[in-house]
Amino acid sequence: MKATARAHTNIALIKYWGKREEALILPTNNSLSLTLDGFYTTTTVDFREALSQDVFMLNDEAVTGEAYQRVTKFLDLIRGLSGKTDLYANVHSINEVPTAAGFASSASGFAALAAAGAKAIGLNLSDQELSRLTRQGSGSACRSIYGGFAEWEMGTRQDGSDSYAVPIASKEHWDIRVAAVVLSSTMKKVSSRAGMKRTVETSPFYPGWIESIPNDLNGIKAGIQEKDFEKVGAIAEANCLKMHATTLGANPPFTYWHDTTLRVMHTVQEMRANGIPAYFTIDAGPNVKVLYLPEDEARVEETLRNIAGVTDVRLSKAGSGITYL
Ligand code: 2P0
Repeated sequence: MKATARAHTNIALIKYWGKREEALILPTNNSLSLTLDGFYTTTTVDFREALSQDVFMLNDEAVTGEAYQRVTKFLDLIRGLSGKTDLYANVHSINEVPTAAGFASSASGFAALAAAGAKAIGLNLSDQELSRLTRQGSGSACRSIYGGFAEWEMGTRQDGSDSYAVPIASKEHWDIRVAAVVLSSTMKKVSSRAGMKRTVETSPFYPGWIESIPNDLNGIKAGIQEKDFEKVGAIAEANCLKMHATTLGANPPFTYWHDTTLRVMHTVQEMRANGIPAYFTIDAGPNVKVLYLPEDEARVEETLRNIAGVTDVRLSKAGSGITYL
């Protein structure tokens, strides 16, 4: 009862930022992302009758505490679905998601865990069922079931049965690139879970954020189909700025931005003024991701590397969905 799966992380172009239900992880809006090939997690799940509890090894080290609890709680869901509630697992994950690059490893982590766990215990899930299961580990992870562009449909039901991601366009549809800009200093972090909760509960800007989503989604989906890079980039950048604006209105107010974050944002806008189409997006942290086209790769990379406070630039193409090894 053993299986190995690989999942890649994803970058949201239309952000998930808030839950309407916390236990099931049901969001307040649809979100849309691009799965990236450069950053991934490979996980082996081995259910064994001889075990009396789950074991979770991450990069060859035993994990305990909160991270371990999140994994066993998620395995409980898999056990529940299969009816095999008395089986424990050895979970062995290797993360190729450098924390320094500012990607949450929870997206690739939970997607790989869900896929390997479900297969190992003998569940035969469709992509939709797998995405719905994965969502309950970490919201953004439900989009990593698919390669290329995926949309997480928020759903309306209270049991979460209609909240899962669907594929929008494959990675072969369009070769757009993402540079992850690594900054030398990081600020004290409000976790994305705590940050979105505080924002939903206290920010007067939150209703405006929610109202603006349908238009952004329609526009970006049209832009992806038409391969209109300026349209997709401009909507993604504006959507990111709106998400971050909600945090400034929260009580107490906070921001994920650092001085170098702003310097990178300005440099990207300057590149555009100089004729290089490049756009930024930022998640719940200070690092910046830059969208660009393959023909501009050398110039974009050089420009980003020369910004004071930038220590590394990691380039990525669109990635694939779940693969079983
Ligand atoms: C996203 N983020 O759409 C957004 C943009 C951060 C900013 O999804 O509580 O780790 O596990 O559902 O998925 C980060 O939140 O949160 C996130 P949980 P998750 O990618």
